[in-house]
Amino acid sequence: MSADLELVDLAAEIAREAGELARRRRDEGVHLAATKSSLADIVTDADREVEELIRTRLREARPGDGFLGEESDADPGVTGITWVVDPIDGTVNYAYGIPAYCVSIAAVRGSADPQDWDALAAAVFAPAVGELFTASRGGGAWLGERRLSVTTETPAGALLATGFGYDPSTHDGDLATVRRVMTMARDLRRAGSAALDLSYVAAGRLDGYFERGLKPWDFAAGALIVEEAGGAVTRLDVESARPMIVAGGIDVHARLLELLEDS
Ligand code: LIP
Repeated sequence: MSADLELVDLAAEIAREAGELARRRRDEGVHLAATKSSLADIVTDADREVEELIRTRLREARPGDGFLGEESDADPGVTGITWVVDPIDGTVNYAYGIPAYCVSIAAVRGSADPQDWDALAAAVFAPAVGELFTASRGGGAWLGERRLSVTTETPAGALLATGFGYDPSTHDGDLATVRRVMTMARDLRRAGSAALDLSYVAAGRLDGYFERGLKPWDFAAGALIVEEAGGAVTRLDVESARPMIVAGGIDVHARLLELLEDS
């Protein structure tokens, strides 16, 4: 078995276990642990517990690998492989009981800098609906056993998704961006989880996705899943405080770039 397939199998196994823990904790009742960049930027006890489980399982299976997670300290590791983890992506949905949340786990070669890394394997597991999205470099993108492909035609306009940051002062600018891209859209979705939005682009459930201000762990896995489903993913304004991620089938991705560059 190739090394990348071993990585994706490990990511999938851990994502399932971690996702089931998150689902159990949601059913038991969610407790707010802290707020981060703003009152809206929350972390729950489950976020921290799930990330610790993932980190422990990875350490058991691959001691020496690096780790970058949303809720704990980064570790560069010594093997050249770094795991980029969002224990619960869609945290606000999770806290409100909206079943649109997932565990996102990616293995990258190189540092935990999206400009430098080479993504090798990805797993996004949505426990509330029992859907596991996976991809390995060169091995395609999958929903369970079904191979995924992005959409290629949007005769009625593109079904797009986006998201907004936790800082209210950024909302006006982000809404202006939405207004700009609606010229190519049939409609817009805002589901609240970047990893699921990207996985849905790969599955053809969305034609494209764009969002400013994501963290590496929000998109590390989903971006590889889109690319392995025949799509394209670009980060704009990478030196800014809020880089823009753009994803879609080749045509939608290109049209989004035309509208979003200099936005
Ligand atoms: C979330 C992203 C979402 C974005 C939210 C937040 P979290 O990640 O998945 O796309 O709009 O602002 O960043 O905080 O749930 O891990």
